[in-house]
Amino acid sequence: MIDLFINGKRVKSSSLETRNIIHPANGEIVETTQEATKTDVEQAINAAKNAFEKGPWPKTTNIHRSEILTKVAELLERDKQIYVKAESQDTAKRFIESEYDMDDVIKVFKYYAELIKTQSSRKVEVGRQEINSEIDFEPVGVIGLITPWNYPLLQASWKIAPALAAGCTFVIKPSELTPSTTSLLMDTLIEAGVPAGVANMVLGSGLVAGVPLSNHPDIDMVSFTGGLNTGKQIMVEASKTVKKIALELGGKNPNIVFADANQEAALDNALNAVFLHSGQVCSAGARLLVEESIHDTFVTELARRADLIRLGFPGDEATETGALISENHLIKIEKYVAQAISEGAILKAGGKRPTDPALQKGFFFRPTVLDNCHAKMQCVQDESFGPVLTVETFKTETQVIELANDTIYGLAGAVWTNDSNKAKRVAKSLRVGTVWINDYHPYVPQAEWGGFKQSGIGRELGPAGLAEYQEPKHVWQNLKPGVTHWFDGKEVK
Ligand code: TXE
Repeated sequence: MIDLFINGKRVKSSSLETRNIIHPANGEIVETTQEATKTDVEQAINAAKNAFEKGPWPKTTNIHRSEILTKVAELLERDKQIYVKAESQDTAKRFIESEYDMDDVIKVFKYYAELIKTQSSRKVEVGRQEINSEIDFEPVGVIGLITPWNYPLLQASWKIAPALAAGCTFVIKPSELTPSTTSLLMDTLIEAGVPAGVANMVLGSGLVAGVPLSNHPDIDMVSFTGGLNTGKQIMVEASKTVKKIALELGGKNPNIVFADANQEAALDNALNAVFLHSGQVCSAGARLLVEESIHDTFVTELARRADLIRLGFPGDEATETGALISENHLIKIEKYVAQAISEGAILKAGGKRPTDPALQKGFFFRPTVLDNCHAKMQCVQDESFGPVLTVETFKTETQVIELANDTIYGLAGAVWTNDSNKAKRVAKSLRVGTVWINDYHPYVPQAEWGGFKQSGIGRELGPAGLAEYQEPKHVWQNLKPGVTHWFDGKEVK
């Protein structure tokens, strides 16, 4: 049973309601969690507020917080396999993928430990000797963190590490489908020396446990990763008390392949771009834009290889990718594919659940390639968040830039070509937060991550990812105070 975590203690829900966590690969119950009520969430917010206003954390030195974050990274390293098992159990992700995720989580804590260690206030040169003018970087306050189910701990770490580095306190609500590793992290934070009340966790649905984190007056900022529609609702709620917001809302990311690209690399990466973690990746290369002259050979081979992708269980060595997160999500993907075909897309691979008897209890869907798509089709515009690739063709550089940008999203994209100048021109023209040239998916904690347009607001990772959780404060000190003579204090007769 996973309990809530409030003020450094495990607590039950005030309603004693619980929720079952389902293993997506076999449909079995793997865990049960307490389901927070609004009152529980308010208690958690209150604990975070007290810890911020009366506790030591926001006033500790950068060096101290850096040491604690380093300790968190060390403990995560020590307990890595416990986390890996829990993450794979909740998400159906292969163990090896959960291990990569854990390595990245550890890097994120180390990165912010280093960044905060060296951060100091900024001297402002005002051209007057008697003035000391400085910008201090203070914590924003009490943060509400709402995270999704596809990379549960990774997405939590992108928020928690910089929030703690900045001196903030927080309440996190992980996805109700995948709470296990976020819960484990609460114990790790306490063991590392984070004071009680700084880190709090509530569990449950978005509507009951999530909404208070976006509209409670004592929350100073809400940071959310999830779906576009939820993000819009959170903005509305947060606007009532003018909270800071940080939103990462997914994408419909173009993967552009020119005829002069290294075909083998482009092909291999096109598969990885879209089918990694069964497409449940915000930066998935779900839109393939391929130059017309190579379309037939490229797509035929892509579809052949997609048909060979081995679905399976997290611990099975042969598995190449796993199940979708839930039955609801599986049904959504089925409808998405049916709709695409009704719009004129041609099914080249997949398009159905697997027939393997061993997989029937899980939420599996075959990697799917839909050819003959064009930018106005719903399947090209909507994020499926599943193992579905739409293929469009183009003839010119100008045309492909227009097509690639013809979406409400702007998270990521890639361009494949051996012409470096062309690659840079296209990269510059794409209205997205990350562009890969002759590569797909790599990211590092040092580089900002986030979206243009409706993919979100703000950035995670990098120095900007820390800045989200800091308020710059200008302190102006006059060493030789004098009178201004602005108002002369004389009576006019
Ligand atoms: O996400 P939700 P869902 C996209 C993807 C997917 C779609 C829906 O396209 O198909 O979103 O997925 C909490 N107030 N992404 O429904 O609902 C919820 O409990 C406050 C992209 O699973 O956005 C969970 O903790 N919180 C994405 C979190 O929001 C609310 C990753 C995300 O759930 C809430 C996941 C509310 N009103 C899905 N409603 C990415 N950007 O990587 C829900 N929540």
